[in-house]
Amino acid sequence: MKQWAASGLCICLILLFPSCHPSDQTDDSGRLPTPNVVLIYADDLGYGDLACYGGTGVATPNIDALARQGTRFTRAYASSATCTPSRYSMLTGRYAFRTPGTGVAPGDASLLIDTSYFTLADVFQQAGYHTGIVGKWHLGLGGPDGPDWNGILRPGPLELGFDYAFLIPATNDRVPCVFVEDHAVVGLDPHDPIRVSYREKVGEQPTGKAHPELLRMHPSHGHDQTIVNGISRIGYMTGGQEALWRDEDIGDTLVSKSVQFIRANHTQPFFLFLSTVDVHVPRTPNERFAGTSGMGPRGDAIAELDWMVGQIRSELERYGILDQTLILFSSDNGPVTDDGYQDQSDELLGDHQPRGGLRGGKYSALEAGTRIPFIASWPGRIPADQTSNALMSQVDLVRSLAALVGTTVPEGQATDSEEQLPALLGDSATGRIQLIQEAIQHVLTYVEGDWKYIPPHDGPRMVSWGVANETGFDASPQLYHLSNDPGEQFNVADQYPEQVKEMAAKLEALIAQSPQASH
Ligand code: NG6
Ligand code: CA
Repeated sequence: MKQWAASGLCICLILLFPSCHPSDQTDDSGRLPTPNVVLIYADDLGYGDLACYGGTGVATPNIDALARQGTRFTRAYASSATCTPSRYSMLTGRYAFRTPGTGVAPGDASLLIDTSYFTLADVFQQAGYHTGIVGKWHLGLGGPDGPDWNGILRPGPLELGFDYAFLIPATNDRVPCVFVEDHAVVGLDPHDPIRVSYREKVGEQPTGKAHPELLRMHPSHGHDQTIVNGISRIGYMTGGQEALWRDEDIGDTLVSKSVQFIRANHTQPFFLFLSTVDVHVPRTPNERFAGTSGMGPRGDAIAELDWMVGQIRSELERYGILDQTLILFSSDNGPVTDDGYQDQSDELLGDHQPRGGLRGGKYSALEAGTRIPFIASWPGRIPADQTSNALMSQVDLVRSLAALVGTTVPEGQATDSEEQLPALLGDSATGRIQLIQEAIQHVLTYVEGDWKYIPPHDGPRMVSWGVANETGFDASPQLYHLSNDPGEQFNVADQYPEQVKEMAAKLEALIAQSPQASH
């Protein structure tokens, strides 16, 4: 147990007020004053991908219903334009850029989050909630030697405040293609141990590079190493044949594990972090969704994602706890069409605009890299059908949700997180004043109110490995006025040199404010 968890003060309070836990009390209507929290976190879903954000290509009735029952944020940000750093920041309340080694993690990374850190899961565990994560992790597993796929996979989420974990360890395009439940690979035959390498080929499994004729989904860049289920991946693996997932079943499996978690915990407060694989490559939604969007696998994966949200909502309804549950829906970074497989995601787009009129996308310093859909729904508490322009960052979930459930964040923890509960619950139209966004190559940009500053950077203008997203890198400083120019078309740095200077200095000062840089 962590030191702060056993503080003397806490024990005294429990002795004095044995039933004072906020989640034990009901108000006049019998409703719990603190709700369950379900955080549904999509992968690579763009600002413009949902119908409720103007998307035209795929019907998203279930997510639209969440927005109608709650607040839809137009200026909410993931802290990074890729997965690992966004998740790191959201779970720890610390910007990932302060901790070296938090870029896109290989599938055999060690656990990236220091187990002494106070996490989003700790927020709920401390408040007496049951906490579970179901889905994509991508934050490493195991100690300094990396994950022991054939043994006990520790430390991981269970050492960071989650009571239950059912994981895609990294991404669906990275080996090993197996689920992990709590501390072990699911369904592993001990006589067929798993070996994984990100340096050299291991075992006899064919690779996409040597055997393209075996592929049912062909790479467009990278993704030509071990073939699993007819799709070549990043990384090499051998063994664990009985434990391999079937890609088309991942969405169903994550729903069924989430439903089991809700069923097991519906009589007590719970926190469920459902982290989907949709709509990341390789896009392999269940056959039920194949062809339904007319936009190819990426569109069909959005349809599956929407179905997943509907299933979770129905389950909460079934137990009569929908109005005792805060559902948050968001994405870890912005959109990308071709992200390494030839899946016709560009060719079949039609009028649909994943970026929703913003510029850039996944990996980018421009707005579409990090500005993401963000919906908060809690029927009866959060006003229905509301749009909020409050500036929000996912890094604030730790302190905002701690305030919601009455947990005190220990001294020195979650140091970049701000308490923005009034904005999150739709009570206030104002959120943060400023925030930092991280693009690839750890390029940091600064947003304050309507202004966005991108420091000069020599990197390439397009993502260098063939992704059709602009990086937003330029050798000159860039300044955009986001309400006049949300599409970042007009760099006004030359007109406002003082503003550029001031924002550059503020960004530097925030970067220097780094109590955890030594980690
Ligand atoms: C990139 C992969 C991309 C995706 C990304 C991580 C190649 C060529 N591209 O390196 O397909 O896996 O990493 O995505 O390998 S994220 O959403 O998990 O950050
Ligand atoms: Ca992602």
